[in-house]
Amino acid sequence: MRCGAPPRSVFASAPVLAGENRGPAKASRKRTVAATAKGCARVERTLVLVKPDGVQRNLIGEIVSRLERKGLRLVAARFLQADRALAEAHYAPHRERPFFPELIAFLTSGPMLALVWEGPRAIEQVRTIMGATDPAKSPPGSIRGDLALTVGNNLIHGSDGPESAEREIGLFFRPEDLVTYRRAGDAWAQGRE
Ligand code: ABT
Ligand code: MG
Repeated sequence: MRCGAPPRSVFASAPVLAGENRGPAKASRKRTVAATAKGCARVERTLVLVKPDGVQRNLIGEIVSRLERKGLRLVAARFLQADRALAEAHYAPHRERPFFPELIAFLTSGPMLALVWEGPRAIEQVRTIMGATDPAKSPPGSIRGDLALTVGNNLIHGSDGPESAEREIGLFFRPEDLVTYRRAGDAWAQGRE
């Protein structure tokens, strides 16, 4: 497998180490180190939502453009208005928090764009581009730092780890919705062939 190649599993939210098969632990660890030393990074998939405020503020293009320009590869897209069940499942880890009802009302208040992006360390890359949960603490240059003002209306969601990415992608997409392909520029943006 090459640097920047998509994960092996079609529905692979579980991170796959570029440059190796998931074989016996010992051998694979050896190859992982070698791959890392040569500059290969984990190829991951992550769920991004352009939330209802992003749609209403005409920021879909701006947000997609920033992720695309970074070099991440789009593997799935769906424009939808979430119902209560989907919103509650998505934010299930926050179920006990006092702001949960408000969060669900917000996420179901209008349509949003659900996307899956793929690339080396995609989960962390997207979180960096998003900025912090609180836009006031997000640096200039980040989506929330440049374009949002409040925690409640912070424009974009990105999975916060490999387990949440797998869970969240499964809520919005079927395995066959994820497209495996490579672009002409991937070797330049995502690693060597
Ligand atoms: P999401 O991508 O929406 O999950 O945001 P992020 O991961 O940056 O932030 P977390 B901590 O997951 O918050 C989820 C949503 O809950 C809102 N929230 C969070 C509050 O309203 N008050 C709070 O005190 C906290 C911690 C912000 C997030 N989304 N929105 N909209
Ligand atoms: Mg979150």
